[in-house]
Amino acid sequence: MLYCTDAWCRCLTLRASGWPAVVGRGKSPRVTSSAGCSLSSVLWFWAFCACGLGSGLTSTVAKAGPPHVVLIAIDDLNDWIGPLGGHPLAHTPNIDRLARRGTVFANAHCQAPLCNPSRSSLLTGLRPGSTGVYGLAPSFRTLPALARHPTLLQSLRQAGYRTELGGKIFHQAPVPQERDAEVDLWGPGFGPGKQPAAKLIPPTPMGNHPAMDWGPFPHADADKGDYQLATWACERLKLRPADRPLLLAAGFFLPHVPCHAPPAWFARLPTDDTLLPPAATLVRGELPRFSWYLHWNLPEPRLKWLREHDQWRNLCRSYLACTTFVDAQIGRLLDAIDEQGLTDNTLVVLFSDHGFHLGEKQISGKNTLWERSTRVPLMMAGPGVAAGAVCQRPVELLDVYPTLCDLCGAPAPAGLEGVSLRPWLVDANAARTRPAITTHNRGNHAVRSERWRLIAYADGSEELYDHASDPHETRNLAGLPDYAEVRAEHRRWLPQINLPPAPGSAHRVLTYDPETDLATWEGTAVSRESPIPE
Ligand SMILES: [Ca+2]
Repeated sequence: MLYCTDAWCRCLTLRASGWPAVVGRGKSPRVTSSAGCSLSSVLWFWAFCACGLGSGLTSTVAKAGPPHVVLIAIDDLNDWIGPLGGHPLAHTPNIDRLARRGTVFANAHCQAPLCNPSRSSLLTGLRPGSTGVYGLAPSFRTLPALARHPTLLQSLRQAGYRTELGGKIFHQAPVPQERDAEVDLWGPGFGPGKQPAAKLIPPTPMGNHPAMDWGPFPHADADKGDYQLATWACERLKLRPADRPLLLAAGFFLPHVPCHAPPAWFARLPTDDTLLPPAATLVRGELPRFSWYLHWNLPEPRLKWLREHDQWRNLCRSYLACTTFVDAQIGRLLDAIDEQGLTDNTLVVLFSDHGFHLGEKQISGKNTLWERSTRVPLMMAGPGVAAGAVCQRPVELLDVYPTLCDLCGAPAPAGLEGVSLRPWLVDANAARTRPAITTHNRGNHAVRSERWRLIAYADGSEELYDHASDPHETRNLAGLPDYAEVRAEHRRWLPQINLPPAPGSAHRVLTYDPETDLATWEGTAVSRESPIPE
């Protein structure tokens, strides 16, 4: 039985804010509401043809019919996968095979280094600064401006797709009475599945959050939420409609903490220091104090705690093991696509919502504007997509929405802030001037071009890194006059819309008042003299 989406999230967010854990992890029934899409085939045909005009790719699609879409989301997976080379011990044979038959975006970045704002951005096609969604709350559907905003899933549904969703695609699923408006079928919720009777690691600082746990313990693969999600997704492929294309969205939970897996998944991994990220990544260097404000007081332990409690290797090993486990579940889904004869007419899109630190920059977790938090797996395979290609151009998860509209012949609503990736799916080396922009809380942005990363914080402090010579971001060049022009070039891409936090914003929300030079983290004032929490 899977954990209830809402209860699990609430448990995470309440504990993250330092509240008592008043909400347990309730068991949820499978959400089985279903509403058939009633669009006529005539409407579908009209919408599809209207969008395919002038597009060579969609002309090809038109002959073969619109592709099915399998949208695979992974939670908190950084670049420790084979195609991105983030860790030599990463073992992801199934993601590797998907990469071989598609295009890998090796310089892809999330719009926010946190679940809710990242997923809200991907689903709405809007940047965090344009929605005011920066924290783990609110759900964007509670905001009047976004209550009826068409999501990616709704746009494809409107164009004739049957849409089915399982696991974690939304950070918070809409309330039950509004779910039928989102997709045709809701599958299982998300969660880790079976848990050990007690935490496997010592109590962690900053609240001893129940999700801060990792390691092997005896249980079956089938006990895990991600296994059950893959089973459901494979079944849905078999039951696909005969008269329309299917959009199947499956959102996997691991390697999000708690990183538990059955012992067999750890067997291939060593237990020594080869598990650890490169030493160069640990450097924090001469950084603006404001960089600490973005992850001021969180349940994710700092590197200091991991070292003192001999948990650093265990965390890295567990993260790698859980990544291999989730890769195997994705493999089951890819096998099902092949077995159903759908490979040639199915667009597979795989992404993670943001990266994850495992000691880099002295912390674990996300909530930063560095490469470790912003770089994400993003790859696509299927009709019209070049095979075995690697694109080094900076791209954004924001681009997924217009890309799918483009490839699937669905009208894209006005105002989407990303662009279709079709040019780079055809030719990975096509030119692109747009950088990738990540935002974390109001007025803090990273601008990632092919070579550089500029970080501009709300208090005016900046960081600049040259990825050509400094891939681990150890030397902040922002203060050097030689780089004034580079900084200016990147600053011109900073988003001009920076809405204040939306009503109901909570959990990991930071604000800053330039008049007083005071920041506020989770309702607590933070000054230049406040000691950094550990
Ligand atoms: Ca996440």
